[in-house]
Amino acid sequence: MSNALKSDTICALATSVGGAIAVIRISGKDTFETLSRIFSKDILYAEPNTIHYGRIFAPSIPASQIEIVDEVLVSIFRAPHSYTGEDSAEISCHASAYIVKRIIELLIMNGCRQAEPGEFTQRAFLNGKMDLSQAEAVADLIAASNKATHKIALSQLRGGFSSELSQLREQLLRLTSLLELELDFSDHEDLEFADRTELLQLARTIDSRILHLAQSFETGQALKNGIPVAIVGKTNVGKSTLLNRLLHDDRAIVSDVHGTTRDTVEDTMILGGATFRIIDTAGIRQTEDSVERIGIDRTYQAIEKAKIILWVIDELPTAAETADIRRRTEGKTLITIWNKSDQHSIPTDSNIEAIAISAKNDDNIDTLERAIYSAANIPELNENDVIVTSARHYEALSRAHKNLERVLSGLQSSLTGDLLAEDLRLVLSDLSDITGGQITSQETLNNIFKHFCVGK
Ligand SMILES: Nc1nc2c(ncn2[C@@H]2O[C@H](COP(=O)(O)OP(=O)(O)OP(=O)(O)O)[C@@H](O)[C@H]2O)c(=O)[nH]1
Ligand SMILES: [Mg+2]
Repeated sequence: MSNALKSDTICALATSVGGAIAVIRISGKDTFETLSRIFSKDILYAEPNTIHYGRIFAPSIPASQIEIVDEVLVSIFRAPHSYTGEDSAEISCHASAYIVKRIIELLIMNGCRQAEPGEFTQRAFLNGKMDLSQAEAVADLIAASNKATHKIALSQLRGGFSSELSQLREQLLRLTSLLELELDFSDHEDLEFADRTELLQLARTIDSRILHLAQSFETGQALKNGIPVAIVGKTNVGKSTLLNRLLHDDRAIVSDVHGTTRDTVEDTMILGGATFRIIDTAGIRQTEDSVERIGIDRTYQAIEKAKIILWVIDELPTAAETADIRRRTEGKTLITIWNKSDQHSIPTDSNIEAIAISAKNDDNIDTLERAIYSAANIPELNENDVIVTSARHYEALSRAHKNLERVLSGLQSSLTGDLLAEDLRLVLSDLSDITGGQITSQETLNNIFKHFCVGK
């Protein structure tokens, strides 16, 4: 989209359908002029951060036929003190689909353009109100469905990630300036090549922080999409009963017929502020039924995708069955559940480690829930913790790590400073991709003068 287009005035409904009040947002240089044409109060010179009660009307000739659309409140924000950094206004109207449609029509007839998705936030970014990672956090915050993702998004919106990145950038610029310094001195043949211990140490510190951030993506993904938990086992052991119990809902069909569940059934539940995706599966058994076999294949696929496996049994498994489930769940957390404990308890002479429950009678489900939560290994999140949740950020961090690895090995193999500086610039640009900032060579230069007075 061209910058010329960006300067026009946009409008859109900001609230979702339903409820009593709807908010229509307007932003751009002609906000007040446009609004003045359809609002009964003169707000052309209204003070910023004020609210005005009046009517939205459709202008008409003759004036006696003026159509009153609604009685509304109009909030005034003036540039640069608005969300977008532009002149903007919000119309709070009654949430009738007709009223909303009519007001937006009138705004468009009087010079506004319907905003594109995310365009208000995009403008906030373009006008320097927030960086890219903060802009992205706005979307995450709106989509947050649990305490953990809400916390991560809020911290990112408040600049937690941005300040972490700017610290990394500072360190990278320092590394670059140390290298530039080395270059300067290497002109003089009588001077030794600079000692690279400090450089190496600094590069390692930066790399480990970048790697740490990149690795947090797995947690971020899990928290954002829900941690997948598969309920598996033989037919009729009570898997679907357990699913329903965990979800507090009659989500799956339960019956004493073996092979009742044919396909995976999935839903989410929230435990300790984190979202879990619980997947009920077709019971595993030998079968001639081709449809049931497809269902069982899906059970194995569900195991592959899950992070936590709830293996439900109602009798002692054979050694072969235990070995099979262990093999299939390697690298995941396997929780063995002894169900139907109301009918029979775990034989005392067995050495099986299982949580005994009765899915049907709601016995010991809280213990199981605690086990699921702790298997998820969710880090205690603090206000300032940075957890990467966006694939774009993850990719940029991975690129930065790769480029920095080259710098590290170059530092050890006495590669010349100018080649290393080239790779360092790549790392800087990878990181600035995240915030959308630009690293200019002037910035590098300024930083050299800031940290070292080489007197040239
Ligand atoms: N006594 C007792 N019966 C249970 C318990 N949990 C489930 N059942 C019964 O066991 C039977 C099978 O339950 P389901 O939940 O359909 O079993 P499933 O593992 O999903 O079975 P498939 O879908 O066929 O693989 C039903 O009759 C349930 O009422 C329990 O804790 N105690
Ligand atoms: Mg079932």
